[in-house]
Amino acid sequence: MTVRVGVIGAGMIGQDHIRRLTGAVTGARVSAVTDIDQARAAEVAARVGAGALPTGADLIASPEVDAVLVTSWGPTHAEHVLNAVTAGKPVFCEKPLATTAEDCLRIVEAERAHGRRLVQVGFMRRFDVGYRQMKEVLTSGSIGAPLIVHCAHRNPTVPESYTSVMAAQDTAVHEIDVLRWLLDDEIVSAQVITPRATGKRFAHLKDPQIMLFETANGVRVDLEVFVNCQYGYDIQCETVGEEGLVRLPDPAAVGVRTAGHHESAVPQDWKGRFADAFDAEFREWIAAVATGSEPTGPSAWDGYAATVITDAAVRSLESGGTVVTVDMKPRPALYGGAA
Ligand code: NAD
Ligand code: ISE
Repeated sequence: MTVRVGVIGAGMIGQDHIRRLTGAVTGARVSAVTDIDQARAAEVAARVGAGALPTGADLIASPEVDAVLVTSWGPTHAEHVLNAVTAGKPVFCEKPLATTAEDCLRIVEAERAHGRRLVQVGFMRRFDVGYRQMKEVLTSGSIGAPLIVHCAHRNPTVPESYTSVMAAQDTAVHEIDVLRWLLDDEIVSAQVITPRATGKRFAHLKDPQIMLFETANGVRVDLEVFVNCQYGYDIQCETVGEEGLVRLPDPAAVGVRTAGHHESAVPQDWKGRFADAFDAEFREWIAAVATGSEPTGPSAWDGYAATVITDAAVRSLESGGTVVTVDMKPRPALYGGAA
């Protein structure tokens, strides 16, 4: 079966995922595209032989659409995801699932009422080979119980529209998701402190930021978010256990030795750094949709958890660095919990 995917939001990542669904993933085609910029929707749809539809609601209702991909602006995600769940269609939503915990819970409740999982959230790091190898090591027990995790998330620069709270909501949210998954543990508190700010930032921005998380099992995480580091897109993660440590590998790049120097390239953006992870994410999602199985990637519950934890980090930043307890509801049975 070829899965006919309808895409809501034909901006930067929407177009990247359309290219992926048409060129890198088998068993899928893009059948419909919508965007509030209708000219853009028409142009992108024409490129892949899809229909351009006026609204997200039209696209979700279309008999030409088996599954929905939401890549519009974050504040619009909840409406589209809820509509797709109500229509009983599988839906892949780029992060965030929704911008408020209340909206995330509405989606969780709608999915519970439906009785099975339809939603997958676009936290692609769970599909990265390096993170998957780290998880295997942690699960094997070979380094003993994890105690401390050191992480860094660095972007070369950000535009003026990027604000201080986006360091948690837009950037650290990837570590928040991947750490919950890697450690199979829940984050229970967050604290954000701000060192001396870089001179290479827009004046309104607090950059870098240091985020400290604690998990239910007492693991401590330190995460440097530095979105104007200049030199590249650099993702680091090292877990220290009782009997050893495991470190995320850097992406493969040739080493060049010349004139007394050794050099190798650093990725310049998340698109290149996680290209293979995005491909794997869509391959696995399409395979699940094609067979009528529940998606195995990040769930609506994971989307809710990430939003609640980023909210705690934002409250800490705004309060000048207090430790904020994460206030999370009990996990429902649909997502492996007892509630
Ligand atoms: P963008 O601004 O380039 O594109 C968004 C598009 O959505 C625009 O074309 C806009 O016109 C359209 N749009 C907005 N509201 C709409 C609506 N209600 N219906 C239809 N179309 C609508 O933004 P982007 O950088 O592509 O980001 C889109 C989403 O992807 C964001 O939620 C962002 O956080 C997420 N994202 C994820 C990653 C990742 O690493 N997983 C990376 C970048 C962006
Ligand atoms: C962006 O929205 C992403 O999702 C990238 O993966 C992240 O590295 C970047 O900091 C965000 O702004």
